[in-house]
Amino acid sequence: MMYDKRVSFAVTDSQDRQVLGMNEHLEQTLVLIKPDALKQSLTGYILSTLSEFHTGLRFAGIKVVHVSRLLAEEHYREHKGKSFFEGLVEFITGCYHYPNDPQNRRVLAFVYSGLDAIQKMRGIAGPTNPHQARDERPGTIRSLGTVVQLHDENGKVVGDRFDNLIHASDSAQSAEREIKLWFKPNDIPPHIRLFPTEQCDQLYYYKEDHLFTRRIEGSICLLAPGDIAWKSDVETLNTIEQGYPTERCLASVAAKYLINELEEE
Ligand code: RTP
Ligand code: MG
Repeated sequence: MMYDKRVSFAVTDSQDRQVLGMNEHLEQTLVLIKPDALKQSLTGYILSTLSEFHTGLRFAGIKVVHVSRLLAEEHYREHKGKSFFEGLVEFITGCYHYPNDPQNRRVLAFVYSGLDAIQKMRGIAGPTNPHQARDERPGTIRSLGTVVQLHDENGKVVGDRFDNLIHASDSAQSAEREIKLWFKPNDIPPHIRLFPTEQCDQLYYYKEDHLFTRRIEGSICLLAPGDIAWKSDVETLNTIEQGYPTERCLASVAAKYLINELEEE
């Protein structure tokens, strides 16, 4: 690794993380600046708070994303079926904050890299519920968020939506899944990539949750021979193409290749 001198002493532990000292790990984490933060012009404040000066963490990848329903559902798949799920999708796709302005519906997605990046970002973000953040961890980013009551069609309160400004991966496993969901390898400079990549040797097209190895009308090309992809994505696509069941679904691979491709509202 070229970007941190201390990494030259790194060894690999049983979970394949780079171990630097007794308790220090070189990690990457996914951070999202959510639509409520953009609407309130808090982007600059949040980025300053997360800056290398304050956190010791560095950018590895950055993008502006119009979040599709597909990406939102994949990102929050662990919450599918919960009472707040639909509200959460409406929130993260920007539909709630920009009901009449689809052109403003976006989030800013970042990969941050550095020692203990995951827990550092979780700490600065603060508790999920902004009211709790205000009470227990004033000064965290989410202490500036809002709680909005959700109602059913009869006006009865059915739960809360936490407009909490920022997402940060909650574990090494989530960080890997989420970074690979939002970012292609080529969105991250080669010497800063943490997860294995592979050169693809097949053509892969996607349309309506189906995979094709040749172009069909209305399909989008995911990968072509020679493209660099996450190794786990190539394995998933090969398995799907051969007709075997896979642990990961097609949408979890395709979502990042569809980012900013479709003019979905
Ligand atoms: P995030 O994934 O957005 O960083 O948030 P988190 O880890 O702190 O919390 P998580 O449990 O993963 O929840 C994801 C998002 O779902 C919404 N939520 N609402 N009303 C509720 O009880 C509830 N619980 C979670 C929040 O917007 C949270 O950020
Ligand atoms: Mg979470």
